[in-house]
Amino acid sequence: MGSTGGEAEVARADFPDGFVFGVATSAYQIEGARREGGKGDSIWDVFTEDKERVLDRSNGDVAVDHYHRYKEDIELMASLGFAAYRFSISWARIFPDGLGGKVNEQGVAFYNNLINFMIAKGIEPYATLYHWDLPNHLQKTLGGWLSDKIVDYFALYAEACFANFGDRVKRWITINEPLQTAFNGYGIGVFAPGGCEGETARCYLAAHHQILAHAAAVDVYRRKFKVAQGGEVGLVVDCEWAEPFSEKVEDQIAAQRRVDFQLGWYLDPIYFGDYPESMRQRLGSDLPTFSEKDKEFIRNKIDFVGLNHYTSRFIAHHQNPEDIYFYQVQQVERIEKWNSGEKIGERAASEWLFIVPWGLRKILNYIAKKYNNPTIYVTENGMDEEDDQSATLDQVLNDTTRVGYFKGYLASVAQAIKDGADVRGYFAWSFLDNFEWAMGYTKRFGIVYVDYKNGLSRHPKASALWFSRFLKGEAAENKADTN
Ligand code: GBH
Repeated sequence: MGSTGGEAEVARADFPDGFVFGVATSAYQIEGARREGGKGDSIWDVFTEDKERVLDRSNGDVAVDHYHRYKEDIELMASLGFAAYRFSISWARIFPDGLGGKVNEQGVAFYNNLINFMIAKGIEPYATLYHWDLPNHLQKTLGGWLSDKIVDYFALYAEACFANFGDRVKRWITINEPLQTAFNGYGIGVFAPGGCEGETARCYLAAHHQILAHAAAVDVYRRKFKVAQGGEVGLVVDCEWAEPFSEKVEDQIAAQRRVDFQLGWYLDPIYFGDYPESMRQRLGSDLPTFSEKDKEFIRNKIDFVGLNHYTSRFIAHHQNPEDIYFYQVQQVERIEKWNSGEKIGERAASEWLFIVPWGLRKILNYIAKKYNNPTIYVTENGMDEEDDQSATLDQVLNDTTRVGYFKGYLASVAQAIKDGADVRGYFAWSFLDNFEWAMGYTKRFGIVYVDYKNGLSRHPKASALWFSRFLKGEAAENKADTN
């Protein structure tokens, strides 16, 4: 179980027929065209106007200009052999002020073009409705996710997307990582809308409304579109695997609690009707309550679980850890090393990201067991390298560590399927190097390199070429390692 990736052998044939391989991105991170096509500002447009918010003082005004280069991008994706593309729709392109009055036809046209082009190239669209770019007007006037009114506005927006794109989009994701919006956005504030000192109950309220909004969108789909369109709607949650640091019962329970505070926070209400008991015990009245009507409404409003997974940690019980309030209240200590002192896995560029392939198998099996074997898609998985302006193009394209990461994590997915988890697809994060939120352009998650200094030109990295050979079923395990 201590494998660090890179050694694992994995082949397309290890996955069932019909298993979908794709790549993922999100609107704010790649589109640019901030003021084009009638788009309104999102909270990320406004948040990044404060230069201190982003490490390299950058923003997504232009990003990697996917808005204008989508054809080139989809063509490259298709030529590499990917069968699916998970992208996100910018709410403020559809409803510039978020209020759901009149749709912005130019925004609809952009996504129609994108979707049509994808389908023409044999790529299946997986559309995310919300990947953190709330129309700023809703933040300014309502307080965004802190207001219960957001639930109705989200449902209106979802309905407009189903109505306009649902004849072609059959896999929908309501919200990407509600945990991050709650925790980093409304809690500690390193993400938009930010601006909050310390964490408070706001974080739990923002999460509560996201759960209700997710359910409202699924409800609209089931009532008005399901019969005619025949698609499915899921939620994407993110979770680091929590490996108990020791055999001690308190560490075992602490690790379980850590997963409750990531996954259970969102999936327990949807599958079981309420928040995990471990959260209620520790948060008391900071954690909102669902009325009986809410419980009835949200239960089983999900067709599949999307899992974003990057990394794992050891978890130990700690009465009062030296950490931010969020972890103090959980009474968990997050540990990056084995007992021997050796790291849990090699570190990527991001300081939170350790390469721990076995964690993915464990979390997939955990979801299968806990939630009665739901359909799962791995909707994001990947790693980053540091932007290195002094390296040559050949050097930056030779991302052998990422090739090892994918081999290890894909082997882990194949294992989980053999264990019995119902995993139907896998999406690499990310197709392109892009705007990595508070880290700006300093971190590169792409399998395709974007040359920020030379007209944003695209160059497939070794990992993209490895993937391509893997998808074609070629026995190519070592080729990428030798160049
Ligand atoms: C995903 O979040 C996102 O869905 C995607 O948009 C993103 O590009 C990708 O991960 C890579 O990060 O160091 O203070 O900036 C995964 C969960 C949330 C983990 C933010 C890292 C770091 C916050 N991530 N967190 S900070």
